[in-house]
Amino acid sequence: MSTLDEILKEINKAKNIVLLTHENPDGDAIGTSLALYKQLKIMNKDVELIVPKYSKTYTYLPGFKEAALEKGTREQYDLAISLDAANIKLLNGWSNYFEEAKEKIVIDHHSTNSMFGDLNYVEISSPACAQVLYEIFQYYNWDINTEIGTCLMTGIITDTGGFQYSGVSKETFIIASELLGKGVNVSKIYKQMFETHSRANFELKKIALDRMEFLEDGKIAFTYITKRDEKKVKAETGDYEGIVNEGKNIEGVEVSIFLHELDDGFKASLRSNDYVNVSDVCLIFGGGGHTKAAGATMHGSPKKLRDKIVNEVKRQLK
Ligand SMILES: [Mn+2]
Repeated sequence: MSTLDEILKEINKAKNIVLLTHENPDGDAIGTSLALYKQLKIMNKDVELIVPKYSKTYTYLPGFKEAALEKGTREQYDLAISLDAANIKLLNGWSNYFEEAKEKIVIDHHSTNSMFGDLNYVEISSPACAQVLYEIFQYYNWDINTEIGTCLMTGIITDTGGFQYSGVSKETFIIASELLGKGVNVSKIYKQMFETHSRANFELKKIALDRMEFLEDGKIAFTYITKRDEKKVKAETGDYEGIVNEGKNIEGVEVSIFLHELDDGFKASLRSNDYVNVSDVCLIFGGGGHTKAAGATMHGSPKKLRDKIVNEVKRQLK
């Protein structure tokens, strides 16, 4: 029996199911968990989706606001499925729903996945968890309607930066074309995700750009924002999104480092252009991710953290 067959067996067996995804959920996290939520509803499952905090950017996804719960209604579920999360720590304050479930399943595409489920389906060659989930839908012969297609397309567009990152394969375009055939409105997804920015996001970007430093002969860009900055511009969850790419897109920069203050410590986001493996760098600090996009939670002042991260990045610079 293949892992996918075993997963289907568990889904069929379960009466109630909880779906979970990582903190600071991006379009792939939200798109995949919502797509599976919709499918399980179609199958008449008692299913709950727990996403306590998310960016307004994703509220265009059909039925997302209504589906996303801050808390589960049970303590124990028959089945918990985690999507797009590389490890249990990323399920932050809601990992209890996973840990206490009778059966645990992990569906993901991160090479650093710690295989924390009873059943783990992790396809590290996929540029998005949405591509993994699409293949699962195909395998199970589950129909993809326009709404589910919109969720999957959002995941693919998010994690590939709109089909521009190196993990994109022929398969990605074939799936995108299939989804177009289901009536998915790609231009609307692009507009929502890449063109529409909140005023607070713009103001935060201004602060971060003003603070940006270039180190190691301009090969590293570094900047940060604090809770005070966020308060000043009345930022909401997710308003810091995209800032890390500002440094990455500057000529000569190999690695962009962006720190964003949390209630406790800073979340470091790293992006690289060509050859630095930022996942390796973040692993040293207890985080992880992909070769060219990774993150870690760290403690200390922005300047101290900058020096620590730069020290590790330096080892890989040519
Ligand atoms: Mn992803």
